[in-house]
Amino acid sequence: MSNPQRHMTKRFFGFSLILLSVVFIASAAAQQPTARPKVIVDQDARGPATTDIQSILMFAQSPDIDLLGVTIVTGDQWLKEEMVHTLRALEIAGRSDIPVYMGAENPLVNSREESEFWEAQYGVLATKGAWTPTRDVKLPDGRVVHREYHAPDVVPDLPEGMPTTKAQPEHAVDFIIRMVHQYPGEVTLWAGGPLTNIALAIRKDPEVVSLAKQLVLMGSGFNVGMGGIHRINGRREFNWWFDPEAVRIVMSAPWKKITITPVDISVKTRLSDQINNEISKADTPLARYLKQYSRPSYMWDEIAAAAFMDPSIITDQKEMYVNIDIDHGASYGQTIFVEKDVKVPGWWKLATVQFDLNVDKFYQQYIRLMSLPTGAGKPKQ
Ligand SMILES: [Ca+2]
Repeated sequence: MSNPQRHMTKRFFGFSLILLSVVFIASAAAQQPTARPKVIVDQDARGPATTDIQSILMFAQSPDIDLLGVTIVTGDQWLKEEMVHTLRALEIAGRSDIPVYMGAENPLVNSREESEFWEAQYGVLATKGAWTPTRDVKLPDGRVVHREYHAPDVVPDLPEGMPTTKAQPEHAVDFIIRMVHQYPGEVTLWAGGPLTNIALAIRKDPEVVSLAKQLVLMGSGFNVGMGGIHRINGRREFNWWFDPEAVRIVMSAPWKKITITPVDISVKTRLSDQINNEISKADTPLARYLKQYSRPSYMWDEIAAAAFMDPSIITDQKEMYVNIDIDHGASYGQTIFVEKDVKVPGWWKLATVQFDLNVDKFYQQYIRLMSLPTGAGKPKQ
């Protein structure tokens, strides 16, 4: 073999070796189990089987999510009652391994008394969550249900049975701070209720914002006439209205990314009896629980959970500057927003707001997750 030929052969083998190595490394990487996204679910968990609990269960059921814990905040019900509903639902789903943490019992500034003063001047709100006085409440879907008010410390007997497990001793805010430090850049804070816990976490440790991967939330309302808690105004959405000052703190912080599921998209969905009948074919304790307690409703928080797991269900979304009115007058707690090209003060932050979805794909995803065998979401040993 002549020298040039030998040289060429050597180069050929050298090149082949590099190519082989690249192929080997690429295939090894493909075989690595992809890391499951780490999520903290912060929720006002009214039970049994409401949008609040159902969204928690979607995360608990998914084998593709690393649910670090559930942090509870007062909203749709008082904190202590929500906590036992959450523990019981996780027990039924075979996921008592997921730790539950108690957070804030009251909003930062807003209060039941102030809401009564507001209503006396501007009109009665459709629902006030934990603060709703004893009365018959007309739900957005037209049904009328009787609600009994009780104090924060009262935990009525649960129709679905009391849990045998307990909440963790650590406070929700400290858990959030500890997790974002333990897994910098990896933790998604998913908020399905008032933002009190997240605001307190930011105020206790501002690094929460830079250490979290992103903020995903259900809240706010834009151009919608229904779905809000005031008969004429969808911009007064429950989660944001309940603790407006917390929203101001959270929405003014420099998160890497904020994704919002507003009322506008919730009202395009409906959890029908047909969906629960479909799930009940699974014949698991969870399917039976949903069949017994889940009621037709807009799927507020379930969309925020589903879109996080599979963004392709969203067919229309838009970047906008979004915040909240904290003037303690008629407009207290209303969503405020402007288009992306409008010049705004520095504390306004851009958020991606979801406006439309593929409802069939969304319903299928919900049915699939809720029909999985008990404990399907548990980490593999
Ligand atoms: Ca909620």
